[in-house]
Amino acid sequence: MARCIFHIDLDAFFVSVEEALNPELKGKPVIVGGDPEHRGVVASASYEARPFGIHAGMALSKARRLCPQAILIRADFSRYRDASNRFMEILADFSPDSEPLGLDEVYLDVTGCTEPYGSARQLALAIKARIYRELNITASVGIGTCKVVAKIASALCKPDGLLEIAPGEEQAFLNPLPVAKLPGVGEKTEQILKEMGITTIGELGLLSVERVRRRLGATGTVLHSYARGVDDREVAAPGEAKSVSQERTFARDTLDGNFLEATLHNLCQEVCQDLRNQHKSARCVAIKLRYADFETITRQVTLQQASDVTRVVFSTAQQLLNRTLAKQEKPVRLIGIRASSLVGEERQLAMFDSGMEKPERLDRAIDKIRGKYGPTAIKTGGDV
Ligand code: DCP
Ligand code: CA
Repeated sequence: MARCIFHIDLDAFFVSVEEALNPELKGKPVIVGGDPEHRGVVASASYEARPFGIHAGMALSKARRLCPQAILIRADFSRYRDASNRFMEILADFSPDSEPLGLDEVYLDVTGCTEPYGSARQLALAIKARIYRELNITASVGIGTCKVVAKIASALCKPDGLLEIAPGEEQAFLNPLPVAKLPGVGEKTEQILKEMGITTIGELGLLSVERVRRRLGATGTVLHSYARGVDDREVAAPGEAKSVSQERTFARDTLDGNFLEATLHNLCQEVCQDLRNQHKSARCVAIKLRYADFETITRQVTLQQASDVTRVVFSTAQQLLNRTLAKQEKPVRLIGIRASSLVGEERQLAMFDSGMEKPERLDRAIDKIRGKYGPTAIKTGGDV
C-alpha cells in the first residue's frame, strides 16, 4: 500500500511567534534577527519583508538598507522553543509517527490515519486549523507517498499552503522543477549539474545513475533516486528506528539468482547483528527488489515468533526472494532486507548458554568475533 506522508513547515516561524504575541506586527515587514550592532543576520523574515529581497542568513545591515521601514526584533529563543513544543504536541494527536527536522518542521506518517477525516487533504486541513487555532501561526503542508516529494511540495505551496501529490503523480510533479528544489542540492551541486547540462529534476532522473555517481559520489546516487521519486526512508524520530534494514545497489544489473541469494545472506547477517546489538527481535521480514527500470517491489511476511537469528531471518527472506524471482524475470539493480515490528529481547541470553539453540550460539559467537576484529572478520557460508 502506498504510504501517506506529510511534511509540515510553519511559515516564517520566528516572525510568526512574535506576531502571535503582538498582533500589531501582522501584515508588516518584520525581521527577527541577532544584534544589528554586532554583525547580526536575519533569522526569519515575514512574507511582507521578502519582496524587498530579504531572506534568512542575510546581514542585518543589508536588510535594513533594502527595507528601512522593516520592524526589527531581537530573537528570543525561549519563545520559539515553547511554540515548537506545542506544535509537536498537536501533531502527536494526529499520528504517533513523527520526525522533527528542526523547531518548526516535521515529517508525519499518516498512512492509515486519514479515514476518520475522509481524505489526506481533509486531515491536513484539520491539522492546519488546529495549529492556527492554538498557536495563531500558519503552516504549509506537502502531501506525498515519500519524504522527498512531501518536502518539496510544502516548500512550493508556502505560505499557508496545502499541496497534495497523488500516488503515481510523483514523476510528473518533479520533472519540470529546477534541480535546486531537491533537498541536498546546494549551490555547488547545482553548478556541477549545470556543467553536465542538467537544470531540471526530470533531466537528472534521465541520466544514468553511473554518470551521476561518478561526478557526485554516493550523494549522487541518492539524488538520482530522489529525482525519480524514489525515496524509501521511513518517518522515525532519531533513535527510535522502527526497523533495521540493509540494501545493496549492484555495479551492474543482474539476473543471477545465486548471486542475489548470496548478497541477501550477507545483508541478513548485517541486519541480524544490528538487531542483536540493539537487543531487539523482529516480527516482520521484508525484502526489496529494485529492477533496472526502477520499478521497486517489497514482499513481507510475519514470523510466527520474533527473531534475531540470522538463519531464521535469512530462510524467510530466501523464500520471499525465490517466490519473487519465479514470477518476474527482470534484471535487478538493488536488493534489500528489512526487519520490522521490533520487540525488545524477552530473554537475555547468556553467551553460550547451554539452553541456547545452535543457530543462536553461532550468531553470538560471530558477533563476538566481529566485535573484536571488525565487521569483515567473519561471515558464515550460505548454507548456515
Ligand atoms: N533560522 C535561523 N537562521 C537561518 C534559517 C532559519 O535562525 N539561517 C530559524 C528562524 C526560522 C526558523 O529557523 O524562523 C525556521 O527556518 P525556515 O527555513 O523554516 O524559515 P521560516 O520558518 O522563517 O520561513 P518559511 O516560511 O520559509 O519556512
Ligand atoms: Ca518554516
